[in-house]
Amino acid sequence: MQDQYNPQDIEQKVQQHWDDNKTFVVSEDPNKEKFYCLSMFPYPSGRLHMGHVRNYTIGDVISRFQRLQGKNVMQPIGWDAFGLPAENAAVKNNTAPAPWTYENIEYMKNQLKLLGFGYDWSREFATCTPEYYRWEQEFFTKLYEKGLVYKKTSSVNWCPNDQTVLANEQVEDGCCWRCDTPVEQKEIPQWFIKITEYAQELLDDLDNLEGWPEMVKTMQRNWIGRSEGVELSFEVAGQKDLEVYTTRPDTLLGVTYTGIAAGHPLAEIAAQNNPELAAFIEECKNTKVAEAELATMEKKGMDTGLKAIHPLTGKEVPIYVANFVLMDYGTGAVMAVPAHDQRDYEFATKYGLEISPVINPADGSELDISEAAYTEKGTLFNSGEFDGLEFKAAFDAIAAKLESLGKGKKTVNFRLRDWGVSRQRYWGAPIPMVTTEDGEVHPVPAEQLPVILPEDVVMDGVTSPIKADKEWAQTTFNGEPALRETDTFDTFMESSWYYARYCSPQADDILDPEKANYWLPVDQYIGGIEHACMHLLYSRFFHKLLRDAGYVTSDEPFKQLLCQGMVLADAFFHTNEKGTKEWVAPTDVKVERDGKGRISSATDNQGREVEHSGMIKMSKSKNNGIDPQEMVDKYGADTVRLFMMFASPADMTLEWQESGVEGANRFLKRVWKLVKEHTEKGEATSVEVSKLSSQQKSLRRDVHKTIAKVSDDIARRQTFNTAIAAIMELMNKLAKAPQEGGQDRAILDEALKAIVAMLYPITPHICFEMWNALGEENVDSATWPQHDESALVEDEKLIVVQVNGKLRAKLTVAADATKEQVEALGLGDENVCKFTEGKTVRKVIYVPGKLLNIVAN
Ligand code: ANZ
Repeated sequence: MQDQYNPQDIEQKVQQHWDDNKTFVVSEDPNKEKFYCLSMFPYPSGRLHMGHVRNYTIGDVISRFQRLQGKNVMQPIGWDAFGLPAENAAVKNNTAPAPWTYENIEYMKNQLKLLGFGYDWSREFATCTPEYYRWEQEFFTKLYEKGLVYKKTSSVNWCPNDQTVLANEQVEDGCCWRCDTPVEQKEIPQWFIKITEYAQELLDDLDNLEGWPEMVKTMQRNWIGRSEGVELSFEVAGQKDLEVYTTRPDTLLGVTYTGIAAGHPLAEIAAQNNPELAAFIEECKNTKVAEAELATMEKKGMDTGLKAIHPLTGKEVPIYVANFVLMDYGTGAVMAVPAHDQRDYEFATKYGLEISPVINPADGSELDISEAAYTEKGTLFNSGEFDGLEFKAAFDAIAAKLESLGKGKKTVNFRLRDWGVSRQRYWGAPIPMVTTEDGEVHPVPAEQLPVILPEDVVMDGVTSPIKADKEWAQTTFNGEPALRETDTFDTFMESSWYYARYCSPQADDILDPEKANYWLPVDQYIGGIEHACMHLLYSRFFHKLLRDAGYVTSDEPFKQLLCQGMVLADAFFHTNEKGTKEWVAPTDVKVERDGKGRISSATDNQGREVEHSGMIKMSKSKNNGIDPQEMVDKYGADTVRLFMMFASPADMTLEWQESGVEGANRFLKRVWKLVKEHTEKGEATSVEVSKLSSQQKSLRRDVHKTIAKVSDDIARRQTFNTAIAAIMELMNKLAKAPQEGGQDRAILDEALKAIVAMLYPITPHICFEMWNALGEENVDSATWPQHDESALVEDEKLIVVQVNGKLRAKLTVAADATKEQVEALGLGDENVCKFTEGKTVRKVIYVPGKLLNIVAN
């Protein structure tokens, strides 16, 4: 063991050992309990950022901990390698997306290795390789054959100047990011997967996910958005009935008009000889509305001139085209109840439409709709035979009435839409479909898969190379000429099933069911909260699809989910002459702090005063990212890992403080020093409990208490920071304890071995070295220390003695001392006597094992 702790030497050596010995390469072992630990795989952007490091450190700590629990642990990694950034970078750097991506992968892979993550590299893959996406293509064709895939025209962002489709992130303030032309909506045919067929199951199964954060489940429930309502029809003279969907049938008698989406068939009919209406419809179609904006956007509409007949009263109400009615929700039409729906209220107020209240507040207070709609549930009035009914009863009665008239029925609606998987980009997996000359669409037969994406391309920055190259699309189907689909898959497709592919990455099929069923479900998944909806919902959906295709037997892919918090750092800015903020990297800033440690002034390396805008999320735009690589070079991977796990609970934000990193480094040096001093004195004997003094017993009790606490903190509570704090506390006690006597050394030896094993998941390199120094075999296959229950038993207790509420003495008594014995000791104590002298003891209260309170006057 070297005198000084020198992370650079140790880390490289240990990493080489892991590589050479394939320590983390695993296979199915039916005799061992398996543990599949997965961190969300990275997009190969070029360099690891601190968010990655935090995510992957947590995953590695859990994996190594489970290893020491004796489990067969699989921890794979790979690359989420398709996506738009590669196209942009390729254009900028005059290269193609493929070489850019593969280079980044090589670089980042090396960075991951330098951090010492124990991955099974034999399972690594990049999703942009045909070996991977081939199976995705095949699965898609299987879904098509099952009727779970269909083609439908749907709108995309279209730049009329560049003549190209734009991804949502390429639309800035409604304009093209490249040429600033206002973006239009264009209808084009696209592929969809029927996730809505699984909506109910995706919702119900959330209840079984006990290991998921409540927040994520809530977000998914809202995203799926199940609502119960009634679908009912209004007759329209000379036209098909107008179907509407409502969740408030209790308000039916308050309907004063109906609203239809701009894309509704009735709108088109009405616009045929009404150019003004036609123009309005065009305008609506060109503004894309996110559902979240519906409530706040300016309500606009136009009368179609058509009338709808109220299904119960027979009264005529106008039909308006309204911009807040969505075409693809419910039926694309609403019955408007301005008295009880805020959007309808604003619309009616604007266009002078009738507002007719039908719901009174349930608490008997007076209805007030002078300023806004009354949207709560309540008691019906102005509703004929339904007057006096409450919401639920009214819902059922009105639904039953409509049903008996053949004019409506109860239905369930989901906010969740089918998943549109077509992207008009190049850098994605080609959608394996072809169209023959008769216009028929066919899936590419399995034996002709993969449909390979050419990698050697020139990017012009506008059109996808496989769309620009007319020859690429030409193919045959059953000997007949056919054209390939030139759209590619949404990259969420690849990340929806990678976790399953890791179980058998070389399988000559989508999955090897035997292997998949050994490893799945993932026992612990770790990743950012930003994936709470889309990625996690799509993966859950894919898992059910895989199950229904016979590949897996489980219902859900991820048993436990941990969402790590963001990494924050100080951010500083300088305001330039134009008044805009220039963000200065924290590494280029010198700060002065006040007595409380707060930043009082800051100057950058040009001597300019800069302002501190607090601790905010590390990001390029705020120039406050700390490069993990630099930190590893400076302090070593173990220090960075320790700081990350210690600075805050895994699911909370983490504030990057270099002083904290230094502290973590000092702690490791202290452990190193103690181990070194201890081992240099030669071998220690083993603990003999009968020979221990009470002080030694007490120290040993602390050792075993710490083992019990750390085990519980890591395994059950997943509070790694408190586990580390407990180890640090124990270290302090050990450093102060006598280290010369035989049993002193025996206890220290026991303690250090426990500490090294418990720190191993967090700081594996230094522990690897110290474990050997302590005369042990190989820490990678060590067993997690077990606490000795008998060591926890206290044979003595510390009792605090108070006289009239003030602390006067501390007594050490036998743990089984009786009340009488403690009282006698307390009253006889020299210092206590000083305060009771000349007084009468009125009362003695004993809190067993803790406190003796004497009242005397
Ligand atoms: C009448 C009514 C009266 C409504 C009232 C609400 C309150 P959720 O709960 O999200 O399912 N709606 C229906 N289809 C729509 C569409 N295509 N675009 C915009 N809005 C639509 O929402 C269902 C409610 O949203 C429905 O209930 C309907 O308005 C509206 F006091 O009908 B309601």
